Amino acid sequence: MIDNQWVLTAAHCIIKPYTLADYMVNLGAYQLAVPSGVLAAVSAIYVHPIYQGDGTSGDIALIRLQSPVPYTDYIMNICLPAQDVQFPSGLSCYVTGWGSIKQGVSLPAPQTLQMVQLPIIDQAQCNSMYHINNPSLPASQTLIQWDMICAGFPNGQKDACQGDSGGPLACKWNGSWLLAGLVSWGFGCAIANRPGVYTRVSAYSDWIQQHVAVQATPADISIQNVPNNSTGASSCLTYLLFLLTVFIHIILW
Ligand code: 4AZ
Repeated sequence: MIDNQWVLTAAHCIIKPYTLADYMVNLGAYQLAVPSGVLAAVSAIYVHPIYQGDGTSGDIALIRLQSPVPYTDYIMNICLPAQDVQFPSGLSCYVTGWGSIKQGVSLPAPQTLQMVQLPIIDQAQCNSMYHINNPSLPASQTLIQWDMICAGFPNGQKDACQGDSGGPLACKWNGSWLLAGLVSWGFGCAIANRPGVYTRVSAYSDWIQQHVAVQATPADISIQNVPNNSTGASSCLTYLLFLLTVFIHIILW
């Protein structure tokens, strides 16, 4: 959730052709088998136009909710990184999801939200890792594109897996949580030299801003027109003076 009315996911989570009425966003859920949180209806979906299927660039989609959802302890936006933010290799981040606990094994009931802490692996390093023990992949072929970032360990062990797609790769940066990536793809799960691959959200900050800003709701706009604090405080003072004057008149009368 990047705003009280907008949610980010992976393009490959949106199966075309789709009907908006087929989608609901469950916000603040914890255990999928125990209905909780808020179910929000969807008013628009924007799949990035460059996305062309598994492993391609642009695996990102924006979902607009029909109405804004109030923030709670469990429903909260995450900050978007600016276009120029480079998450350094080794930075420790967190992936969350209800996906498989290993390849081919889905999360058992009551399907409690899982989390794993993983270090960032930059594009070039991740691309080299995918070439290790991969004779069918020409050395010159780039698998990890400009808009992808990886996370994981050289020997595998911990990873996102099928069903985690579209979920957040979140990193704490100067005290704020930033959305570094969206779970996108990978060769299997937790395999050595095959780290999880994420859509690099910073690469899409302009695209996201364009959609979210253009469609600010009248409520958002009117909030900007509310008098600022000093005006508010002075009108309050005027009102108190008025009350005092009335009070004095009553006493004198
Ligand atoms: C998937 O199929 C998927 N190991 C998601 C993440 C990873 C692999 C596959 C990363 O949704």
